Amino acid sequence: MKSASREQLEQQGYCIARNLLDQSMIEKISQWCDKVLEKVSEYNRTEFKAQGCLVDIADYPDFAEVIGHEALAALFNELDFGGYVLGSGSVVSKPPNGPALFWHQDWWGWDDLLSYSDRIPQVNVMIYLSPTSPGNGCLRVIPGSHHQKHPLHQFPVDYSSSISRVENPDHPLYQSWEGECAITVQPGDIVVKDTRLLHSTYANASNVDRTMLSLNFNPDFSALPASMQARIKRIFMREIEFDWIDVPKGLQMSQWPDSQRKKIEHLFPVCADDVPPQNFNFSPNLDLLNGVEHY
Ligand SMILES: O=C(O)CCC(=O)C(=O)O
Repeated sequence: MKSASREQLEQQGYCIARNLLDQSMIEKISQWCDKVLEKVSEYNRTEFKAQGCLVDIADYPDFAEVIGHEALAALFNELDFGGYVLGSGSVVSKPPNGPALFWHQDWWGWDDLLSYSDRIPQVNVMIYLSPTSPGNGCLRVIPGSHHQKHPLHQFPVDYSSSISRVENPDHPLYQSWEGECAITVQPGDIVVKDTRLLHSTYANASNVDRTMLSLNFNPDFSALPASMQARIKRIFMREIEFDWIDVPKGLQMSQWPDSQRKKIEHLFPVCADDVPPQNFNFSPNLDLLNGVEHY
């Protein structure tokens, strides 16, 4: 029988596991995030003004402890994720008075019919380090929008610097929309979100940072199409290029020191090296949303 969390993840595109990590773990994650944030460049803060800043954790091996944490494994077991792998992770931190994040979804595999099915190709695990609310920039989602059309889907997907730099804060993608739901959490809670779900955040109107650790996992990796596996592995290896932003090259998680790598190497994506990776396509085909029942 499916757990209630799995049901919610399938139907609404997200679920929240309450009080999963204890305070000492949250304190450790906060210290690791502080190290990340000490070094974040002005370029990053400018280019990712809507997010606050967005930093790849592959340069910070300390995070192995949380990625391989037994509480996450137990949660994934409850969610009935078999054979999941780790794709990437980042620290997202909204400074005081940081603007709203624009509405978007994070899935890039819309060229494949699987993306319109009940299969969950990728989830985003979000670990917030302080209590969140609409007043300090909490997450907001459109429940069900991982499968169902919403007026927000009509906006052309644009991850260019203009939207991330918040050059026009009056743009509809930063505003409240019909059906939105604020996701408020306490430190220790974990949000699991289907990456196809439309989401954004409120502005951080408080006077303190609102920081979150974000981890991407792909359930049933070996059953995904070969080209999707190949793309996930490229992302994991930081072999990605976008024409609108310089993506820094750095450490790969597979190069982490032994003591840390060992905690997570069972989660590394392993697949054929001779398959071309799937094209990045962040725009769902609207005619296919709500359409395909089974893959
Ligand atoms: O900061 C958050 O709460 C959400 C960030 C996010 O969804 C993203 O960067 O895609």
